[in-house]
Amino acid sequence: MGVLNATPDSFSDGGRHLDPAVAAAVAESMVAAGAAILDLGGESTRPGARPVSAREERRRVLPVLAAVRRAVRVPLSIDTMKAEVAAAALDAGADIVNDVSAGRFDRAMLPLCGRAGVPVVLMHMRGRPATMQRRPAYRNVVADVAAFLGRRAAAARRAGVAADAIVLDPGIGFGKTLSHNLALLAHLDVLAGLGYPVLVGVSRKGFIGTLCGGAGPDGRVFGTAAAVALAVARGARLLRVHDVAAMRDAVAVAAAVTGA
Ligand code: HH2
Repeated sequence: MGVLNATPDSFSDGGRHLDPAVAAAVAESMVAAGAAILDLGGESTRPGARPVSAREERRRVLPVLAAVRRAVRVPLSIDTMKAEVAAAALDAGADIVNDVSAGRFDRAMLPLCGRAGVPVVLMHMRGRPATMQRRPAYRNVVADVAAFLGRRAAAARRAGVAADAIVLDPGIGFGKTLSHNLALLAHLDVLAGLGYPVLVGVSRKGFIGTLCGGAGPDGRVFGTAAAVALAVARGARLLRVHDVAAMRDAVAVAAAVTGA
């Protein structure tokens, strides 16, 4: 899953794909490099990010989505916590909803996904982006995240989402310390054991910079590849990444070794 953010402030690619024509060209190159899905978002969820209105999010993401829809045939996912934005994106040709609040922030979100019959990614986050990195604490991070995701999957089922339309995500970096992120990656098999496909988003995230001598987002590609390969080995089925060509190779090798 290639990441295309139509935001001025995303931590890694902020401001790069606001122009629909540029976004369409990047989308084409991501698909040529092996992306099977593209994820488009109009609101940054980096730690401390300020929320934006539904109107502003739609203004940012819909022109980009329309241009990307014309440019590529792969399924498009809309990264949003707002049902209004998700509904407009589905009308404009999106195929999947990626909600980092797992349907908690907008009660209309899961019923919308159920009615539309589209797959939904349910991600774990502690609190909200603005405050999630303030002293994150868990009793047992793997057990707590697994219990949360199990509850959210049940809520999605009650709202009419089909079992085979649910994807779970541990939410790497969303209200987690370095050791929380590492524990979740090391024990991803516990989450995969819930019976739904698992998506992992480690791409260029802060914990990789911490482990790689303080590297900035552009210097985290090899560290991302290591995390992606290990996530595949522990059962991840979808990898949300910025560097599609590099991660296609990491996934190919990791999947071959895992399957051998
Ligand atoms: N991470 C980010 C955004 N959306 N969605 C899922 N399902 N899983 C993730 O790990 C995830 C996500 C954050 O990364 P990015 O989009 O690059 O940055 P920003 O939130 O600053 O736009």
